[in-house]
Amino acid sequence: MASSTSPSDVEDAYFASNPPPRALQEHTQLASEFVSSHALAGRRVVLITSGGTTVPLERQTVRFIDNFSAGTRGATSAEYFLEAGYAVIFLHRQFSLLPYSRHFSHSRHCFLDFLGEGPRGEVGWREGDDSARVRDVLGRYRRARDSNRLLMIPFVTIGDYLHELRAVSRLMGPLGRRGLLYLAAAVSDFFVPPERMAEHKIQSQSQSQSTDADGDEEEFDNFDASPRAARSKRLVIDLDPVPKFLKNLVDGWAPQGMIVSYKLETDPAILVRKARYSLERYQHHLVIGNLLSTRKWEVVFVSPGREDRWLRVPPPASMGGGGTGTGWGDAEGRPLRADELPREDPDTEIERLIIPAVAELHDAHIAAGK
Ligand code: PAZ
Repeated sequence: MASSTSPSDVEDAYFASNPPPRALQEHTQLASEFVSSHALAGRRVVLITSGGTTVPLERQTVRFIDNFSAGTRGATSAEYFLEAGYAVIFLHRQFSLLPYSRHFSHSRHCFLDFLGEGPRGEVGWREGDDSARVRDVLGRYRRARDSNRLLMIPFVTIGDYLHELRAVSRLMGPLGRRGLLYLAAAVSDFFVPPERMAEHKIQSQSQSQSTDADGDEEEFDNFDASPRAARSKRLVIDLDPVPKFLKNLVDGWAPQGMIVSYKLETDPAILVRKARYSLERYQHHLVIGNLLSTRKWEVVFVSPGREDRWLRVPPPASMGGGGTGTGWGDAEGRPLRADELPREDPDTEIERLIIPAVAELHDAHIAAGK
């Protein structure tokens, strides 16, 4: 794409050539009703994006590229936004963590542990040490559900995500400045464009192997000077950059709402610089920087005209008091087993600090429009 191409040309070209998800219309309808009812009630609505996007390698997808995100940030943030009175549209990767049910995921607190058998073999709730905590989660879940303040919309691929994000953020208009976009998903930077995507499962052995003059399979190619395997046996994946749509979102899709993006890095030396660069490039309202290794206990708020602000909670003792470079791992960086995971403690969830701080900036954003 030539560098003189405008953001709206790039947008038109991308959305015309990458097909929408099948459920887009249904999701748009649900989101439209949700936004209208909360706009009428004068409530604030936050659109949260959560979890990772996949990059399919085939149209009939057997293989895809994925990333690490479990959706913890998004699901935890959703609960705190609901506590703060927001209505939440939770645009999340299918099967990633969800608000409330995240407390009972596959890796901790299996729901079967909360069930017991009565004298006549009937199955029911088993009172135990965790009862108070479970009741608390259940109560908060019911309050959100009964007040119709939580709408869940799933995506899988990068294409699904971008179509859904554009459609839902365009609906936030009636909220004016009371709309908030909180972009915590880990979005792929590279993808296979439709014109280069194989229809069927990519075969592990090429059907038309190249042969040299003697009819032997070639042992080298000009792509790599010292290949360990013949070119015909290798899979070389050629990816295009995913267009950056944050500027389109800021200027066109949701121009009145407050827009918060996350910036993930692994190198502490560049985190703040990259966050500030993103803010200047896209002209939105807040970038929250975090490092892969320490994201559960420290983040930095970078916003226009304000000092950088670090928010921190104590790291779990099982982390040896510091980051390991792999997320949840022991002090040597080995991943923890499920039964070694630190116990969940709401007092040490960093979202408990992040959401009130975002809501305060949102207050200022709303007040500035009056
Ligand atoms: O899903 P999770 O809790 O494991 O990770 C959260 C996160 C690191 C994906 C999020 O905080 C974030 O930084 N999102 C933006 C990623 C990016 O820069 O593309």
